[in-house]
Amino acid sequence: RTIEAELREALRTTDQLSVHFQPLVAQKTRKIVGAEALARWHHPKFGSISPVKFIPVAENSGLIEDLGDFVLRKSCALGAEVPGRTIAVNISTTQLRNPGFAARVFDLLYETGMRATDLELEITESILLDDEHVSAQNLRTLRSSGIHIALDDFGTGYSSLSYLRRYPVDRIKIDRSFVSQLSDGHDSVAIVQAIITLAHAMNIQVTAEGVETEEQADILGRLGNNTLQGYLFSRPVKADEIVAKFAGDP
Ligand code: G
Ligand code: G
Ligand code: MN
Ligand code: NA
Repeated sequence: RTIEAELREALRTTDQLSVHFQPLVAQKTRKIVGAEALARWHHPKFGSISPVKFIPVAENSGLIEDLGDFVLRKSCALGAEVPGRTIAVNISTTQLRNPGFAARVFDLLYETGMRATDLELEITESILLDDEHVSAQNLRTLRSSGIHIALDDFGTGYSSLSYLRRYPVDRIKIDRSFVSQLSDGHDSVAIVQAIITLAHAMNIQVTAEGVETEEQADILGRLGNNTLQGYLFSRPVKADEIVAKFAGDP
C-alpha cells in the first residue's frame, strides 16, 4: 500500500495520530508562554513517520484538510484548558486556500471554548507565491477576530521581505538555520540583529526557533529577541506533559 493509503486509513480511526507540543519561552523571564503543535504519526508496522514525509503526501492528496482539522481540534482543546497561553498551529497553503477555512477555525474555537487571542497560526511565505485572493481574505478575517498570524521559517525563502510588505503579521519565526550558527563574531549575529530590528520597527514580535545552547539564547537576548523555542528548553511533548509544564510554571 502507498503512504497515501496508509495515511487515509490512519485518519479514519485517528488512533495512530497525535499532536505533540513544544514549549515557547519568554526571552526575558524564561517563563513558558505557550506551545507549538506538531503532528505525529506512529504506524503499527513502520513506527514513527516524520511530518517531513507525511505532510507533503497529505498536501498532494487532499488529506491535509482532515489532518489539519485533527491538529486544530486537538490544539483548540488544549488551548481551552490553558487560557492565557498561546497555542501555535502550522497551517498549510492548501488549508488557507479553502474559502471555508476561517469559518472552520471559528467553529472549533466556539466548540472547545478556546479564546481567539490565544491561537496563533503559523504560515509560510509560499502563500504569497501563488498570490491567492482567498488566502489573503482568510488571513484578514482570522486576524480581525484577534487570532495571531506568525510567518514561519523566516529568512529561508525568496520573498520574506516582500511578504512583510504585503500581508500584516504579528510575529516572525527566525528559521533555525540562522539560530544554529549564532556565536560571537559570526555573520549570523548581524543577520539576526537585522531581522529583529526590522520586525520591531514594524511592530512585529520575534521567535527564535531551534535554540539548542545557552550561548545562542544569551546572544538572542542581547539582540532583543522576544520568544525562544528549541531543545535547550524542551522537545515536543504529549498534551498531558505540556499541561503539567504549564502548571509548574504559572
Ligand atoms: O515536528 P517536526 O520538526 O518533525 O516537523 C517537521 C515539519 O513538519 C516542520 O516544517 C513543521 O512545520 C511541519 N509540521 C509539523 N506538524 C504539522 C502540522 O500539523 N501541519 C503542517 N502543515 N505542518 C506540520
Ligand atoms: O518548520 P517548523 O518551524 O514548524 O518546524 C518545527 C520543527 O523543528 C519540529 O519538527 C521540531 O521537532 C523541530 N525542532 C524544534 N526544536 C528544535 C531544535 O532545537 N533543534 C532542531 N534541530 N530541531 C528542532
Ligand atoms: Mn512551525
Ligand atoms: Na520553522
